[in-house]
Amino acid sequence: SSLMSPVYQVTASAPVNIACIKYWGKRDTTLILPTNSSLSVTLSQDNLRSTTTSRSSSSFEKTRLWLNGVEEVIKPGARLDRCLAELRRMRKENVEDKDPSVPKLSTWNLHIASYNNFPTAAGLASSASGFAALTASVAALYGLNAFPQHPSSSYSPPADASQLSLIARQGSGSACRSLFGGFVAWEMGKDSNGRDSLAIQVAPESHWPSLHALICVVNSGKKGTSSTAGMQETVLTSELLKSRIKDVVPSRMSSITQAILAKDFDSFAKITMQDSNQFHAVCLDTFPPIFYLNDVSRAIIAIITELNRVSVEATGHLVAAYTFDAGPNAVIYTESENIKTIIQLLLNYFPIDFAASPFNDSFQLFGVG
Ligand code: 2P0
Repeated sequence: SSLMSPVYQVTASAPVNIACIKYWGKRDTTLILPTNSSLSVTLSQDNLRSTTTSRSSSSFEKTRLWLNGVEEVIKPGARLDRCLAELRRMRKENVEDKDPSVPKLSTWNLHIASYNNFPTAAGLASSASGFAALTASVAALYGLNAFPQHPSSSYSPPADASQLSLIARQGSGSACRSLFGGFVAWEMGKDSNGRDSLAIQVAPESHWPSLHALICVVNSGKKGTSSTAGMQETVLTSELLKSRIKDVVPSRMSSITQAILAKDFDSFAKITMQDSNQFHAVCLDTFPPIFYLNDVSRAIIAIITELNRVSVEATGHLVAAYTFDAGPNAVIYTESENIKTIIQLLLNYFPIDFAASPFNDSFQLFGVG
Protein backbone atom coordinates (compact mmCIF):
# COMPACT_ATOMS: atom_id res chain seq x y z
CA SER A 1 0.00 0.00 0.00
CA SER A 2 2.96 2.33 0.56
CA LEU A 3 3.42 2.51 -3.20
CA MET A 4 -0.02 4.08 -3.36
CA SER A 5 0.49 6.62 -0.55
CA PRO A 6 1.08 10.16 -1.73
CA VAL A 7 4.07 12.05 -0.31
CA TYR A 8 3.48 15.75 0.38
CA GLN A 9 6.63 17.86 0.35
CA VAL A 10 7.63 21.50 0.94
CA THR A 11 11.08 23.14 0.97
CA ALA A 12 11.74 26.42 2.79
CA SER A 13 14.86 28.33 3.69
CA ALA A 14 15.80 30.92 6.32
CA PRO A 15 18.91 33.08 6.86
CA VAL A 16 21.22 33.66 9.82
CA ASN A 17 20.55 36.72 12.03
CA ILE A 18 23.02 38.72 14.11
CA ALA A 19 21.76 40.49 17.25
CA CYS A 20 22.51 44.14 18.03
CA ILE A 21 20.64 43.90 21.35
CA LYS A 22 21.57 40.50 22.74
CA TYR A 23 19.29 37.76 24.04
CA TRP A 24 20.96 36.19 27.09
CA GLY A 25 18.83 34.52 29.75
CA LYS A 26 15.54 32.63 30.02
CA ARG A 27 12.72 33.08 32.51
CA ASP A 28 11.16 29.80 31.27
CA THR A 29 13.58 27.21 29.87
CA THR A 30 10.88 24.91 28.43
CA LEU A 31 8.81 27.47 26.53
CA ILE A 32 12.01 29.49 25.87
CA LEU A 33 10.82 32.82 27.27
CA PRO A 34 13.65 35.36 27.54
CA THR A 35 14.57 37.67 30.42
CA ASN A 36 14.90 40.60 27.98
CA SER A 37 13.78 41.65 24.52
CA SER A 38 16.37 41.56 21.72
CA LEU A 39 16.83 42.99 18.23
CA SER A 40 18.74 41.66 15.23
CA VAL A 41 19.54 42.14 11.58
CA THR A 42 18.74 39.20 9.30
CA LEU A 43 21.59 38.68 6.84
CA SER A 44 20.40 38.59 3.26
CA GLN A 45 23.30 36.84 1.56
CA ASP A 46 22.37 33.61 -0.18
CA ASN A 47 25.46 31.94 1.32
CA LEU A 48 24.30 32.02 4.94
CA ARG A 49 21.06 30.05 5.02
CA SER A 50 19.48 26.83 6.20
CA THR A 51 17.24 25.01 3.73
CA THR A 52 14.79 22.40 4.98
CA THR A 53 12.64 19.92 3.11
CA SER A 54 9.75 18.35 5.02
CA ARG A 55 7.83 15.35 3.71
CA SER A 56 4.69 13.77 5.07
CA SER A 57 3.20 10.41 4.13
CA SER A 58 0.90 7.89 5.79
CA SER A 59 3.49 5.27 4.83
CA PHE A 60 6.32 6.74 6.96
CA GLU A 61 6.84 4.48 9.97
CA LYS A 62 8.41 7.11 12.21
CA THR A 63 9.37 10.78 12.21
CA ARG A 64 13.03 11.22 11.20
CA LEU A 65 15.47 14.12 10.90
CA TRP A 66 18.68 14.53 8.90
CA LEU A 67 21.08 17.46 9.46
CA ASN A 68 23.52 17.97 6.60
CA GLY A 69 22.81 14.40 5.52
CA VAL A 70 23.41 12.78 8.91
CA GLU A 71 20.42 11.32 10.76
CA GLU A 72 19.84 12.73 14.26
CA VAL A 73 17.93 11.15 17.14
CA ILE A 74 14.69 12.99 17.93
CA LYS A 75 14.41 13.03 21.72
CA PRO A 76 10.83 12.81 23.00
CA GLY A 77 9.81 16.04 24.74
CA ALA A 78 12.91 17.90 23.58
CA ARG A 79 12.87 21.10 21.49
CA LEU A 80 12.30 19.64 18.02
CA ASP A 81 9.64 17.25 19.30
CA ARG A 82 7.82 20.17 20.98
CA CYS A 83 7.95 22.30 17.80
CA LEU A 84 6.51 19.46 15.75
CA ALA A 85 3.78 18.79 18.34
CA GLU A 86 2.81 22.46 18.19
CA LEU A 87 2.70 22.43 14.37
CA ARG A 88 0.56 19.24 14.37
CA ARG A 89 -1.85 20.83 16.85
CA MET A 90 -2.18 23.92 14.61
CA ARG A 91 -2.67 21.74 11.51
CA LYS A 92 -5.47 19.88 13.27
CA GLU A 93 -7.22 22.92 14.77
CA ASN A 94 -6.73 25.43 11.94
CA VAL A 95 -7.04 23.20 8.89
CA GLU A 96 -8.28 19.63 9.44
CA ASP A 97 -11.09 20.40 11.90
CA LYS A 98 -12.35 23.15 9.59
CA ASP A 99 -12.20 21.18 6.37
CA PRO A 100 -12.79 17.42 6.74
CA SER A 101 -11.80 16.85 3.10
CA VAL A 102 -8.10 17.65 3.63
CA PRO A 103 -5.66 14.80 4.34
CA LYS A 104 -4.94 14.24 8.04
CA LEU A 105 -1.27 15.17 7.83
CA SER A 106 -1.27 15.89 11.58
CA THR A 107 -1.50 12.13 12.20
CA TRP A 108 1.25 11.14 9.74
CA ASN A 109 4.99 10.93 10.35
CA LEU A 110 7.47 13.38 8.85
CA HIS A 111 10.82 13.03 7.15
CA ILE A 112 12.79 16.27 7.55
CA ALA A 113 16.13 17.03 5.90
CA SER A 114 17.95 20.29 6.67
CA TYR A 115 21.14 21.68 5.14
CA ASN A 116 23.27 24.69 6.00
CA ASN A 117 24.99 26.18 2.97
CA PHE A 118 27.67 27.66 5.22
CA PRO A 119 30.23 25.38 6.88
CA THR A 120 29.27 24.59 10.48
CA ALA A 121 33.00 25.17 11.03
CA ALA A 122 32.47 28.86 10.20
CA GLY A 123 31.51 29.19 13.85
CA LEU A 124 28.19 30.85 13.05
CA ALA A 125 25.04 29.89 14.91
CA SER A 126 23.07 27.43 12.82
CA SER A 127 20.24 26.85 15.31
CA ALA A 128 18.57 30.18 14.45
CA SER A 129 18.39 29.64 10.69
CA GLY A 130 17.83 25.90 11.18
CA PHE A 131 14.74 26.09 13.41
CA ALA A 132 13.34 29.00 11.37
CA ALA A 133 13.62 27.02 8.11
CA LEU A 134 12.18 23.91 9.74
CA THR A 135 9.20 25.80 11.16
CA ALA A 136 8.55 27.56 7.84
CA SER A 137 8.72 24.34 5.86
CA VAL A 138 6.43 22.23 8.11
CA ALA A 139 4.02 25.19 8.44
CA ALA A 140 3.78 25.47 4.64
CA LEU A 141 3.40 21.69 4.31
CA TYR A 142 0.53 21.84 6.81
CA GLY A 143 -1.14 24.77 5.03
CA LEU A 144 -0.69 27.00 8.06
CA ASN A 145 0.39 29.97 5.99
CA ALA A 146 -3.23 30.42 5.09
CA PHE A 147 -4.74 30.51 8.57
CA PRO A 148 -7.32 31.50 9.63
CA GLN A 149 -8.76 29.65 6.71
CA HIS A 150 -12.33 29.44 5.47
CA PRO A 151 -12.96 26.30 3.40
CA SER A 152 -15.09 28.07 0.82
CA SER A 153 -12.79 31.05 0.42
CA SER A 154 -10.19 31.23 -2.30
CA TYR A 155 -8.44 34.08 -0.49
CA SER A 156 -5.29 33.09 1.38
CA PRO A 157 -3.93 35.72 3.72
CA PRO A 158 -0.13 35.87 3.77
CA ALA A 159 1.78 33.73 6.24
CA ASP A 160 1.73 35.28 9.66
CA ALA A 161 5.43 35.11 10.50
CA SER A 162 4.85 36.43 14.03
CA GLN A 163 2.57 33.45 14.75
CA LEU A 164 5.17 31.07 13.33
CA SER A 165 7.83 32.82 15.42
CA LEU A 166 6.04 31.47 18.53
CA ILE A 167 6.88 27.97 17.32
CA ALA A 168 10.43 28.62 16.07
CA ARG A 169 11.16 30.28 19.45
CA GLN A 170 10.53 26.94 21.18
CA GLY A 171 13.23 25.34 19.01
CA SER A 172 15.88 27.98 19.73
CA GLY A 173 15.20 31.45 21.07
CA SER A 174 17.11 33.34 18.40
CA ALA A 175 15.33 31.34 15.65
CA CYS A 176 12.15 33.39 16.09
CA ARG A 177 13.98 36.42 14.64
CA SER A 178 15.08 34.59 11.45
CA LEU A 179 11.47 34.29 10.19
CA PHE A 180 11.63 37.93 9.10
CA GLY A 181 14.12 39.72 6.88
CA GLY A 182 15.53 43.13 7.70
CA PHE A 183 15.45 44.51 11.26
CA VAL A 184 13.63 42.29 13.73
CA ALA A 185 12.66 42.66 17.39
CA TRP A 186 11.88 39.72 19.65
CA GLU A 187 9.45 41.16 22.19
CA MET A 188 10.00 39.31 25.48
CA GLY A 189 6.29 39.42 26.38
CA LYS A 190 4.67 39.33 29.81
CA ASP A 191 2.56 36.16 29.85
CA SER A 192 3.68 32.91 31.44
CA ASN A 193 2.18 30.94 28.52
CA GLY A 194 4.45 32.67 25.98
CA ARG A 195 1.70 33.76 23.57
CA ASP A 196 3.09 37.31 23.51
CA SER A 197 6.81 36.41 23.24
CA LEU A 198 7.19 36.83 19.51
CA ALA A 199 9.17 38.42 16.70
CA ILE A 200 8.03 41.53 14.82
CA GLN A 201 9.66 43.28 11.89
CA VAL A 202 10.90 46.77 12.82
CA ALA A 203 11.83 47.62 9.20
CA PRO A 204 12.32 45.59 6.01
CA GLU A 205 15.78 45.08 4.53
CA SER A 206 14.93 47.56 1.73
CA HIS A 207 14.64 50.30 4.35
CA TRP A 208 18.44 50.58 4.77
CA PRO A 209 20.13 48.92 1.77
CA SER A 210 23.52 50.56 2.41
CA LEU A 211 23.94 48.76 5.75
CA HIS A 212 26.18 45.67 5.53
CA ALA A 213 27.59 43.01 7.83
CA LEU A 214 31.16 41.80 7.52
CA ILE A 215 31.80 38.48 9.25
CA CYS A 216 35.33 37.88 10.57
CA VAL A 217 35.92 34.26 11.46
CA VAL A 218 38.55 34.38 14.18
CA ASN A 219 38.26 30.79 15.29
CA SER A 220 36.12 28.19 13.58
CA GLY A 221 36.37 25.68 16.42
CA LYS A 222 33.45 24.77 18.65
CA LYS A 223 32.91 27.16 21.56
CA GLY A 224 33.61 26.16 25.14
CA THR A 225 30.30 27.01 26.81
CA SER A 226 27.05 26.51 24.88
CA SER A 227 24.66 29.47 24.80
CA THR A 228 21.88 27.42 26.36
CA ALA A 229 23.97 26.37 29.37
CA GLY A 230 25.92 29.63 29.66
CA MET A 231 22.90 31.92 29.77
CA GLN A 232 21.28 30.01 32.63
CA GLU A 233 24.54 30.14 34.63
CA THR A 234 24.37 33.92 34.10
CA VAL A 235 20.71 34.05 35.24
CA LEU A 236 21.63 32.12 38.40
CA THR A 237 24.79 34.00 39.39
CA SER A 238 25.10 37.47 37.81
CA GLU A 239 24.02 40.57 39.73
CA LEU A 240 24.88 42.71 36.72
CA LEU A 241 22.32 40.84 34.58
CA LYS A 242 19.51 42.06 36.87
CA SER A 243 20.32 45.70 36.19
CA ARG A 244 20.85 45.00 32.46
CA ILE A 245 17.35 43.49 32.24
CA LYS A 246 15.65 46.20 34.29
CA ASP A 247 17.56 49.43 33.63
CA VAL A 248 19.39 49.02 30.31
CA VAL A 249 17.73 46.87 27.66
CA PRO A 250 14.25 48.50 27.62
CA SER A 251 15.63 51.95 26.74
CA ARG A 252 18.17 50.49 24.29
CA MET A 253 15.36 48.65 22.47
CA SER A 254 13.51 51.91 21.86
CA SER A 255 16.66 53.94 21.06
CA ILE A 256 17.97 51.45 18.50
CA THR A 257 14.51 51.15 16.91
CA GLN A 258 14.50 54.94 16.49
CA ALA A 259 18.05 54.82 15.08
CA ILE A 260 17.06 52.15 12.54
CA LEU A 261 13.92 54.02 11.46
CA ALA A 262 15.98 57.22 11.03
CA LYS A 263 18.92 55.34 9.40
CA ASP A 264 21.08 57.03 12.03
CA PHE A 265 24.30 54.98 11.76
CA ASP A 266 26.04 56.80 14.64
CA SER A 267 23.35 55.84 17.16
CA PHE A 268 22.87 52.37 15.69
CA ALA A 269 26.63 51.69 15.88
CA LYS A 270 27.11 53.07 19.38
CA ILE A 271 24.20 51.08 20.88
CA THR A 272 25.30 47.90 19.04
CA MET A 273 28.87 48.12 20.40
CA GLN A 274 27.67 49.01 23.91
CA ASP A 275 25.28 46.07 23.98
CA SER A 276 27.93 43.61 22.75
CA ASN A 277 30.25 44.95 25.46
CA GLN A 278 27.59 44.55 28.15
CA PHE A 279 26.69 41.03 27.02
CA HIS A 280 30.36 40.02 27.43
CA ALA A 281 30.46 41.88 30.75
CA VAL A 282 27.57 39.78 32.12
CA CYS A 283 29.42 36.69 30.90
CA LEU A 284 32.46 37.81 32.93
CA ASP A 285 30.12 38.56 35.87
CA THR A 286 28.83 34.96 35.75
CA PHE A 287 30.36 32.73 38.44
CA PRO A 288 32.45 30.89 37.41
CA PRO A 289 33.08 33.39 34.60
CA ILE A 290 32.41 32.69 30.91
CA PHE A 291 34.93 34.01 28.33
CA TYR A 292 33.93 34.17 24.68
CA LEU A 293 36.28 36.88 23.39
CA ASN A 294 39.94 36.07 22.74
CA ASP A 295 43.02 38.21 21.99
CA VAL A 296 42.12 38.51 18.29
CA SER A 297 38.56 39.61 19.21
CA ARG A 298 39.96 42.28 21.53
CA ALA A 299 42.41 43.41 18.82
CA ILE A 300 39.44 43.85 16.42
CA ILE A 301 37.65 45.95 19.06
CA ALA A 302 40.78 48.12 19.38
CA ILE A 303 41.12 48.52 15.58
CA ILE A 304 37.47 49.51 15.10
CA THR A 305 37.63 51.86 18.10
CA GLU A 306 40.70 53.61 16.65
CA LEU A 307 39.13 53.78 13.18
CA ASN A 308 36.03 55.39 14.69
CA ARG A 309 38.11 57.81 16.79
CA VAL A 310 39.98 59.07 13.72
CA SER A 311 36.74 59.29 11.74
CA VAL A 312 34.88 61.22 14.47
CA GLU A 313 37.80 63.66 14.60
CA ALA A 314 37.70 64.17 10.82
CA THR A 315 33.98 64.00 10.04
CA GLY A 316 32.08 63.75 13.33
CA HIS A 317 30.75 60.30 12.39
CA LEU A 318 31.35 56.65 13.30
CA VAL A 319 32.13 54.28 10.41
CA ALA A 320 31.81 50.80 11.92
CA ALA A 321 30.25 48.80 14.76
CA TYR A 322 31.59 45.50 16.07
CA THR A 323 29.45 42.87 17.77
CA PHE A 324 30.35 39.43 19.18
CA ASP A 325 28.07 36.52 20.09
CA ALA A 326 28.87 33.42 22.15
CA GLY A 327 32.30 33.00 20.53
CA PRO A 328 35.34 34.99 19.37
CA ASN A 329 34.14 35.77 15.81
CA ALA A 330 33.40 39.40 15.00
CA VAL A 331 30.54 40.81 12.95
CA ILE A 332 31.17 44.35 11.77
CA TYR A 333 28.27 46.53 10.66
CA THR A 334 29.14 49.35 8.28
CA GLU A 335 27.72 51.26 5.33
CA SER A 336 28.62 50.47 1.69
CA GLU A 337 31.16 53.24 1.19
CA ASN A 338 33.34 52.00 4.08
CA ILE A 339 33.49 48.27 3.32
CA LYS A 340 36.69 48.47 1.28
CA THR A 341 38.54 50.53 3.91
CA ILE A 342 37.56 48.14 6.68
CA ILE A 343 38.54 45.00 4.78
CA GLN A 344 41.92 46.54 3.87
CA LEU A 345 42.50 47.60 7.46
CA LEU A 346 41.68 44.14 8.84
CA LEU A 347 43.84 42.42 6.22
CA ASN A 348 46.76 44.68 7.24
CA TYR A 349 46.55 43.41 10.80
CA PHE A 350 45.49 39.83 10.02
CA PRO A 351 46.87 38.75 6.63
CA ILE A 352 44.84 35.85 5.28
CA ASP A 353 46.79 32.86 4.03
CA PHE A 354 44.71 32.20 0.93
CA ALA A 355 46.77 29.07 0.24
CA ALA A 356 45.70 27.51 3.54
CA SER A 357 42.70 25.24 3.57
CA PRO A 358 39.50 27.14 4.22
CA PHE A 359 38.08 27.25 7.74
CA ASN A 360 41.19 26.29 9.57
CA ASP A 361 41.72 28.32 12.71
CA SER A 362 43.35 31.29 11.01
CA PHE A 363 41.59 34.60 10.55
CA GLN A 364 39.05 34.55 7.71
CA LEU A 365 36.84 37.20 6.21
CA PHE A 366 33.67 35.28 5.55
CA GLY A 367 31.30 37.51 3.69
CA VAL A 368 29.79 40.89 3.12
CA GLY A 369 26.10 41.25 2.49
C1 2P0 B 1 21.50 36.54 20.36
N1 2P0 B 1 22.75 34.63 21.36
O1 2P0 B 1 20.65 37.39 20.69
C2 2P0 B 1 22.37 35.99 21.48
C3 2P0 B 1 23.65 36.76 21.62
C4 2P0 B 1 24.14 34.42 21.66
C5 2P0 B 1 24.66 35.76 22.08
O2 2P0 B 1 20.72 33.91 20.85
O3 2P0 B 1 18.96 28.23 24.28
O4 2P0 B 1 21.15 29.58 20.52
O5 2P0 B 1 18.56 27.87 21.82
O6 2P0 B 1 17.37 29.70 23.05
O7 2P0 B 1 19.12 31.10 20.62
C6 2P0 B 1 22.22 32.24 21.32
O8 2P0 B 1 21.17 31.61 21.99
O9 2P0 B 1 19.84 29.82 22.68
C7 2P0 B 1 21.85 33.65 21.15
P1 2P0 B 1 18.62 28.86 22.97
P2 2P0 B 1 20.28 30.50 21.31
O10 2P0 B 1 21.66 36.18 19.17
